[in-house]
Amino acid sequence: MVRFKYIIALVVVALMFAAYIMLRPSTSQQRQGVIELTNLPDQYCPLQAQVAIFEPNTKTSEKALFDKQLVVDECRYVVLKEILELASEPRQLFVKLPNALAFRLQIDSVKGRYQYAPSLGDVNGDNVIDSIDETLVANALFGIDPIQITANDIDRDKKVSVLDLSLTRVNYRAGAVRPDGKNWSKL
Ligand SMILES: [Ca+2]
Ligand SMILES: [Ca+2]
Repeated sequence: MVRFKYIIALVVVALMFAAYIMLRPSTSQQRQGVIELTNLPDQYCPLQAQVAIFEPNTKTSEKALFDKQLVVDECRYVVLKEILELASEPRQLFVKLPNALAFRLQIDSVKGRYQYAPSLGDVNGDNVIDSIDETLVANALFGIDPIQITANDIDRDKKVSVLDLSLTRVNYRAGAVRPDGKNWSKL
């Protein structure tokens, strides 16, 4: 009888294990070769990202191996396949998105999958979120001028609201600085 219970218990454990294997999300369904941009407002939809790539331990003033725009697929995936020639070794990437601070990401391969939550609020594109951005948004708050809205609507919900203003406050800091010291052109 004890032995019978033991077999039942084994069968239950085996079934639970099989269910776990079948139900867990398949890693093959997740996109590879991308930087997934996370924690962004729903309507914030960048089409391109400026990406500069350097050796992992680049000294100051060394040139970038790659310095171009990459496509952002489905508003959230920076596609790395264009930089396939740099795939074989670890690299450090500097990524700048519209109205966001530049960020630095170490990658092992352009075929991997990486995630980053960018900080929004850089209205004037100088890679610092400070009182200048805050004042620009504050002056455009609740405005109806379409040019002003386009320029200051950080979360892209088609109006300049306190949500845009709060982004300039919570993300008040400087973005990652490129080793070559170059500025990012405004997107
Ligand atoms: Ca700024
Ligand atoms: Ca807005």
